[in-house]
Amino acid sequence: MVTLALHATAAHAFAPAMDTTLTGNAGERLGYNLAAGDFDGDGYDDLAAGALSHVVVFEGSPTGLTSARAWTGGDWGELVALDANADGYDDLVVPTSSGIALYLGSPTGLSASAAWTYPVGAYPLLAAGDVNGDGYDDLVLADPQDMEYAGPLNLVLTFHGGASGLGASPARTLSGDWTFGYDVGVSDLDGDGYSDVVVANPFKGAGGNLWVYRGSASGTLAARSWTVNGPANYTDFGWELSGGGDLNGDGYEDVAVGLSGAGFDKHFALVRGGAAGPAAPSVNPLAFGQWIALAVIGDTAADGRDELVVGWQEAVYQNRERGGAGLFRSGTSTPSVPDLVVGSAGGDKAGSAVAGGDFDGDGAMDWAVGAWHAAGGAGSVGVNHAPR
Ligand SMILES: [Ca+2]
Ligand SMILES: [Ca+2]
Ligand SMILES: [Ca+2]
Ligand SMILES: [Ca+2]
Repeated sequence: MVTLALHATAAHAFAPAMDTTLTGNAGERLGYNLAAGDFDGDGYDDLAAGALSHVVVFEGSPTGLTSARAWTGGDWGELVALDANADGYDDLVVPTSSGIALYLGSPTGLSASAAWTYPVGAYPLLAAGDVNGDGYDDLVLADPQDMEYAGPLNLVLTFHGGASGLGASPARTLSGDWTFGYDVGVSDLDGDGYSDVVVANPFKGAGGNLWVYRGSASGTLAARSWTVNGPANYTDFGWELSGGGDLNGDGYEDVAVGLSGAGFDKHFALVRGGAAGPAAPSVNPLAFGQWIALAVIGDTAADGRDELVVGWQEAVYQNRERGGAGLFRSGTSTPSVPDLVVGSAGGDKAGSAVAGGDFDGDGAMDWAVGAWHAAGGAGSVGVNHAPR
């Protein structure tokens, strides 16, 4: 076990202990957002951890993430890793004070200056995949222009990747009312090789819904391909989204969706892909409190199925201390309970963000859990090298 602490006086620990714990500096709020990618292409995934006013990258190694700060930049908000220029080095999209920026990976890690920027409103939601099947990862973002009832349209933009990074202007602009694009996900739900864009509208209709726009050789289609309705009235279906993985190993990617149940406690549902597109949601009965974070991650168990990590920073679950996260290893049906659970001390907000990466390069996915309020607001990130 490797235990790393940048803040030695921190009275904080994950339970059970993580293989790696990275603790932030005083007041930093490390772990509010997470994204993993191999930014220096050395075969060890690296982790971008968002804090209150910036993003920090920690590098992978044979023993997992190391505590040295390899890169610092950006601002507070969602992160996504992708290989926009398909050079084998993952790139990182981060929020900035005036929009978003792309930093390119290289043998020495992320570039010091942005290769691309785009102005968007506060707190854009980000996802990545290959919507036009050309081998360059594409960026999809929801730009919440105004979340007020009478405000202007919300936008969901697709930027195509290419040899020099992301296109200067969006290849597709989708727009809707204030309920449109509360989150976005990208999954190839119909298995045709083009990633499909999933737009969450948790406050639309009776119970919220997902609008899915298929990918194609020319990119995201302008017309909606499928609608996936929430399972019941007032479920806020689409409150959170994560896609990009195949949870049941049938060759069609799936989407994990956050929604509200009784008392507005959050649950997750799985929307499975198939030849005819997405199926109706399958709702997991477990309640996770007032907040849920979801990440579909790669295979931890070498069984050909991707996995789901769920974070519950506001919940009491299985008598763990307040906040935590769980790894749901996928089966052929909806995983019912987590295979592994970690918690943290009261008020640490463990489970604020979750992500997966192969940080020790052993071929199996590891999972990372943010706890932005650990150590009195320094924040921390714990990594579990999930055993096979
Ligand atoms: Ca690396
Ligand atoms: Ca790249
Ligand atoms: Ca592409
Ligand atoms: Ca598709």
